[in-house]
Amino acid sequence: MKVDIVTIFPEMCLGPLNESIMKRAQEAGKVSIAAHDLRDWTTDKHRKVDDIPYGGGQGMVMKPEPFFAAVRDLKRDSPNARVILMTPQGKRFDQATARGLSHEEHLIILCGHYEGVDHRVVEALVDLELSIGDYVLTNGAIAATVVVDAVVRLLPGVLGDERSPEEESFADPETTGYPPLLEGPHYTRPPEFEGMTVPEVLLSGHHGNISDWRHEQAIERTRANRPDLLDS
Ligand code: JDQ
Repeated sequence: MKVDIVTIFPEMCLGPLNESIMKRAQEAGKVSIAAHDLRDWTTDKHRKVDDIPYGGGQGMVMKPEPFFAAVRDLKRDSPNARVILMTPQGKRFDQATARGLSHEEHLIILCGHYEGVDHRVVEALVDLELSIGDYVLTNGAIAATVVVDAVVRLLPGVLGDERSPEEESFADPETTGYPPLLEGPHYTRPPEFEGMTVPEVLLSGHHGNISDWRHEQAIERTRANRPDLLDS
């Protein structure tokens, strides 16, 4: 897979994506990730990427021309690349969307800054507007980094083969056939720490009881933290 991120803060993406599993995935040739500076596609001497909004109002709007030039260049060798815009107005990014995107050959992720992006970019260039959640970030670069991490870990061979990428919280019911539950608590040694003990059942070696206990704990934690997941 190839991923191109277009932002005025490419360094915001590069740190996280060049560590750990994302670094290994790139070194193994599973993915090639580039973060580009949108200003490289400006033509004026001030490298201007924003302007005042038509109709008035607070804040600035991203100009269309640099995005059009960037997508034209980045699509040159792959006209079918999927173009995504990170925006608080987007469809909520979830595990099912991550899985869908993991089957794409080439993703181009556009990051807004300021209050928004000229809507002609959305109409003419963008296939999918995405939001990573119902809170407001200062810009789209961090959100794009989240999307890339979630998609790249699903590519074949990126994780070790010990565990399938979705044998955990937020498995997609369309794939798993069961409704998603949060995982219950985990423990490791020592068996007692600062007066707090590990639940007896986990030390018992009784795998049937352990499995039943984990399922009860998963339901309890889901009820406490994500009751919305139990409504369906
Ligand atoms: C941009 C902004 C609108 C502040 C500029 C570009 N899930 C998610 N939260 N926030 C974003 C995505 C996001 C994405 C791109 C962004 C935020 N901002 C800042 C935009 C109103 C206020």
